[in-house]
Amino acid sequence: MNAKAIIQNGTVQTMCRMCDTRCAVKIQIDNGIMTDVTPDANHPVNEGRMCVRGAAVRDLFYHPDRILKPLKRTPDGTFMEISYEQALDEIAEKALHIKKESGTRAMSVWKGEAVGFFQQEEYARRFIQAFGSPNYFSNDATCFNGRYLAYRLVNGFWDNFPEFEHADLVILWGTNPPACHMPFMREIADAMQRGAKLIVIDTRRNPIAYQADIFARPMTATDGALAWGLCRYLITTNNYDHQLVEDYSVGFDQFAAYAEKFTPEYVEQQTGVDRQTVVEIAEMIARRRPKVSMYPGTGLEHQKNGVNNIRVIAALESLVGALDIKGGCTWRESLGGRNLTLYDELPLFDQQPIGADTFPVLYDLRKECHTMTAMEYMLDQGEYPLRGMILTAANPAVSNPNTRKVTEALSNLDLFVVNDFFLTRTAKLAHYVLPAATFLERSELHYYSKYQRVGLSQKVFEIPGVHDEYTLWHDLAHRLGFGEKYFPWSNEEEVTRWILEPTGITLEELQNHPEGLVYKPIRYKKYETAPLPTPSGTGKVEFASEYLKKFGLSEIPEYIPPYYLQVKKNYPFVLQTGARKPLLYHSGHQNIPRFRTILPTAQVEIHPATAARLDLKDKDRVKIISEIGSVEVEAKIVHKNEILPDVLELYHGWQDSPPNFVTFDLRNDPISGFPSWKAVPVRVEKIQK
Ligand SMILES: Nc1nc2c(c(=O)[nH]1)N[C@H]1C(S)=C(S)[C@@H](COP(=O)(O)OP(=O)(O)OC[C@H]3O[C@@H](n4cnc5c(=O)[nH]c(N)nc54)[C@H](O)[C@@H]3O)O[C@H]1N2
Ligand SMILES: Nc1nc2c(c(=O)[nH]1)N[C@H]1C(S)=C(S)[C@@H](COP(=O)(O)OP(=O)(O)OC[C@H]3O[C@@H](n4cnc5c(=O)[nH]c(N)nc54)[C@H](O)[C@@H]3O)O[C@H]1N2
Ligand code: SF4
Ligand SMILES: [Mo]
Repeated sequence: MNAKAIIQNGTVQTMCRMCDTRCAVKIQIDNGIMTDVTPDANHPVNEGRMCVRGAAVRDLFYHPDRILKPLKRTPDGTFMEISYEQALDEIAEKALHIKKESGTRAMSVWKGEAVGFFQQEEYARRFIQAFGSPNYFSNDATCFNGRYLAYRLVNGFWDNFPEFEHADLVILWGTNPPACHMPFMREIADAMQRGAKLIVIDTRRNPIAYQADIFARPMTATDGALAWGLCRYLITTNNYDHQLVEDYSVGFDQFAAYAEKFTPEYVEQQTGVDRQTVVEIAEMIARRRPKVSMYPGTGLEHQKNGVNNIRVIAALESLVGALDIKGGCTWRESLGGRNLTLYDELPLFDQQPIGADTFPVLYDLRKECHTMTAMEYMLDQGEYPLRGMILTAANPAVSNPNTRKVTEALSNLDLFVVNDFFLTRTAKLAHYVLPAATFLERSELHYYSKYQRVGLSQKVFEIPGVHDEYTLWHDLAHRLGFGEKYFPWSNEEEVTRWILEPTGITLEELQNHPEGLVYKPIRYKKYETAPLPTPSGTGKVEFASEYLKKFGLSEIPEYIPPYYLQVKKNYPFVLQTGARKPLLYHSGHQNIPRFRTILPTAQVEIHPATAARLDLKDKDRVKIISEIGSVEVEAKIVHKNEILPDVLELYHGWQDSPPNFVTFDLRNDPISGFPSWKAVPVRVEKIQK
């Protein structure tokens, strides 16, 4: 590969962007070749550590399958290499044709997690608004927005940062940090060394549960009942923060009245967690409050009742007085840089953003269109046709629910462009595949909000013919006629300068400080001096939300028992998908040979008693069948303590046999629009050899 390093020999400090942790790393270059990557000891986010995926950056960067030239699909379905100029000219011409035939809203963009948030995300948002279409899609229609919306609805802020390191009690709820949140592990270890306690609430005995003082295992998707039970106990035993409730909240009486039925006995009946454990957890919270730090993960968010479950947890945080205190649940102040999006200048709401009618809260608070509804539009079953899409850094043919429909929908587009490193399952459906730049070929701002710190990553390499995300959007915008107005900056560095301008921090300062700069000191209890920006406009913590009532949604975060209980007769198992694995990043990294040796194929985790009942041995092939599809994988029989007999667990990112073949796309959380990925009713059949 013809990669040109910015220096021939030495180290360059930058930030790993192989996951959202963004560890500070040093790239060693010898004779223009990347020979090593090591963690930086001085950055608060990773303090000298890095993970096995980050250490594999060379495997990814120099991978022999990496796409280095644009590809165009030919009529016989194969791909041929073309020049970047030809690819962009043809894409622009086709986009203009779609605009002429079907209107601007028939075009769309989609960004994936790998270029998530801030600058990279905002380029995609800006591009499509400037084109005249409101149809911006992203992985966030299934990631994090459940939590974002829940926290915004309760206390107005979204970037809820648990301060485990200063807490007296840590509660991990539907999350397994050893697999996916490396800094949490250090913070929790520090806290426990000081004497803090750890509660883990998870349907599986996940690795972090082995360290817990209390481990509670609710039945899948019943966490809301447990959270309500804890609130009820704290209210009835008078163990809550009266001042916060009286002076800084609304809706408490309504909340307390709804909580009444969640006695320990009722919680046990709903969740399977015995009543003594419910009381034990509540008492530990009562003893250790207010320094209680909680983190809800995708185990809660990927549920039909996801936002409401997390709203109860957010309410619990306020109840115990943990809101925005050191060692509690805090939010941070922003840098105050410029935003690239155009929602004020070009709202385009009259163009009917896809999903804004069915999931109005998601669109109103997040300006996020709904990817699952988009599939209907691509299949000509929506309000208007969706004909074109430019997709970067995502693999929805694996990562979105209902793989069969996603494949049909994407195949039905008149123009489908994918920007990726590899010919993924999604890229194979594209008309054009563009060679994407890795984080080592980009320079962008990184906000480490928890530390109120901003840093700039370094461009370490340039590969001729490979363009960074900004250049791609810029070059297309100029071909489409709105480049001069909306993408006037000639490169990413100029954009960064423009973003930073109002902040008082300059690009040069950040270049001179690769470890980043603290932009503001951290303050606590900010709600005492400024109103909380809750969407109902009360300025207070909202135990009940007037705002939701406007959309016909319940003011109180009601608990609704899971759907799978209704179909247990035909689908006796609950399939949970997507518990993270340390080696893999969603559908990525399966093409790294040494990772493949460890994880050669998709495996579903099964309880030994269930395996015996189904006459299964380890590594037997099984077919998992849901109401909408099926997928064939290998059985992995785990220890009886790890999983409940009627629960199965399957990683979500397998490219060869995507678990999303069995997950539902249209049975969603009414607030966030999220699929219930962690609670799919299924049955299992052994595949006879
Ligand atoms: N069943 C089930 N499905 C799930 C989940 C689940 O738990 N269960 N989890 C969901 C969640 S939370 C998320 S966030 C989504 C993630 O879903 P996606 O965002 O679609 O993530 P990936 O499937 O990994 O696809 C990312 C693609 O981007 C490419 N890529 C990596 N880095 C870069 C880069 O720097 N630039 C560009 N242009 N491309 C890059 C990779 O090669 C890969 O093909 O999956 C969701 N899907
Ligand atoms: N290595 C790696 N790291 C990653 C990612 C990756 O793909 N790979 N993805 C990143 C992204 S985009 C995201 S969104 C985060 C996700 O981060 P997390 O949400 O922390 O994901 P997991 O560690 O898989 O934790 C989910 C846990 O929920 C449990 N669970 C499932 N259903 C239920 C339930 O009904 N109730 C309860 N209480 N628990 C349940 C599962 O057993 C599992 O232990 O990880 C990020 N980090
Ligand atoms: S946790 Fe690993 S993959 Fe994520 S940023 Fe750090 S080193 Fe990179
Ligand atoms: Mo995610």
